[in-house]
Amino acid sequence: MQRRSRMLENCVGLIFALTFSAAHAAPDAAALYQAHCAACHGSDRFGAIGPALLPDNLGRLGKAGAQAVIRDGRAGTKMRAFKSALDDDSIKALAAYVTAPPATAPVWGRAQIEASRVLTPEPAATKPVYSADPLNLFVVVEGGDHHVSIVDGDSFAPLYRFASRFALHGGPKFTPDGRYVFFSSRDGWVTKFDLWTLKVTAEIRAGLNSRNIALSKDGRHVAVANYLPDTLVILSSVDLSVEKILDVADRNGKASRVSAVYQAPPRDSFVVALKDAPEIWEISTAAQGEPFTLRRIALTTPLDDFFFDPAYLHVLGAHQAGDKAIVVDLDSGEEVATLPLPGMPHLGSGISWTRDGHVVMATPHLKDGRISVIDTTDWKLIAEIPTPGPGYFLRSHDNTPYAWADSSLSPQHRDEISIIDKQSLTLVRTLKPAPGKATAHVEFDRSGKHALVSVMEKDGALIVYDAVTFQEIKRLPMSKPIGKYNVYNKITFSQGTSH
Ligand code: DHE
Repeated sequence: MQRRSRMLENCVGLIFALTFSAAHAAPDAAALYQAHCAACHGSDRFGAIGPALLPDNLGRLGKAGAQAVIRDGRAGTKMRAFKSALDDDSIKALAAYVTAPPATAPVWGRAQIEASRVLTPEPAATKPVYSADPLNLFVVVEGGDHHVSIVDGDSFAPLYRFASRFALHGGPKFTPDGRYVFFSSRDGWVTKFDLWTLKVTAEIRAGLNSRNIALSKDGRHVAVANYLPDTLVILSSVDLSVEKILDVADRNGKASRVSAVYQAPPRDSFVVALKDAPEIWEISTAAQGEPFTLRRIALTTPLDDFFFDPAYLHVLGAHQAGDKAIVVDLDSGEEVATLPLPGMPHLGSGISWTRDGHVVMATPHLKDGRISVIDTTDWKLIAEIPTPGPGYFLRSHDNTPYAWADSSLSPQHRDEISIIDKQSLTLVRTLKPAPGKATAHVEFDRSGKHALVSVMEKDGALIVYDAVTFQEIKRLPMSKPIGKYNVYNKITFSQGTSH
């Protein structure tokens, strides 16, 4: 009896000790990472839909910054707040984990890039395998189930659908003749697709965490901007073979991530935004002379998210504080104007048009419900058009008097599209294509007579509107259609669309 009660005492003691120590044990950061972060940031922390979570990649964020982002999320991105799911100790442990070097250092150099390349024999073709106008196709990125749809821009009938790499991001880029399109995914894959034969012809993983791609003026080179590693990779557009890898570092040798790369056709160059260095890079793509020569433009502060004036003489870049933009003369390399733009302007979505004989540009904001309109002759802010909430995109076409903007970052107004008169700078109409559902990203057909809008939900849709009467013409069910791109508008560099 005595022995049994002593055993019972020991047992209770053991359970108490285990419970007590479990309650006070340090959180297992690696396990927390796999449970909460790995799906978006990759189980190896090399990045996937979200950026790589590695000290080099996180740059100046630091442990305290990482804790704040895990706790409160990051405005304007997919990073949500974890404060209701994780206690303070777990958040601290996770922040320490992602800001410490991984057991194995990530390496993604020429050997790894080249080994990833997949080539598919290209079927011979002298014309498209369909009768639709190949220059009036829409390429639609469906993020819900990671597919791409090709839609006829006259009948609005879907022609073809194929599985893409995970989490495509940014605008696909087209060869000047409109035959081939290149996609990039957040985890570094570049895909070449033939719009005549409707076949993927080549793929390569050019980085572990990539931002976007750009095609050279002649369509012969594809540049890939990477966050991880700190490289700009230049590929041949023919077979995606590696032509050059530039290690990106400032003039003192300090490495920098690449925010984005842009094609600048009138300059026959790529223009590169550096995330961690006060420099803009211009890389020549001219067929003559030394290939890919680098010119550094020194800045007073790092700038990213660029808008170019139509002649590509100036670039407007967002200050990383999100409250102003700086205009740089690309020929002289001088900073020629500073504009107060509180609200985190999304300059990459900027568009331009002519008003009162001047070229104006307009940009939405990621944190404020307004469209800022700027005169590009003197870089003065000429109007602030209120919208129901912050949004990502703005679109127009040379043949329409209107620009269409979303408010998809506003919890209350995410389903609204604002239609703005480009001359009076007033709101003329609000559309609610799918009440309660996030709606954003508009693209016009080749003629400018129709506007296609995305209902960006898993059970979403691509909605075709008459761009004059604003009446709905057709609704195609799609899985979270994100961006859609009209071949003609892209290859002609229409002022109403992003480039
Ligand atoms: Fe994008 C373009 C950066 C979040 C959908 N986005 C771009 C470009 C850049 C950029 C630099 C221009 C590349 C190009 O087209 O060549 N995006 C960023 C960010 O820094 C940001 C705010 C945070 C991040 O997660 O990286 C961000 N973007 C998003 C989204 O959450 C969106 C809405 C959905 C998604 O799939 O990620 C999104 N971004 C897009 C789209 C474009 C884009 C659809 C192309 C617009 C176009 O019409 O050309």
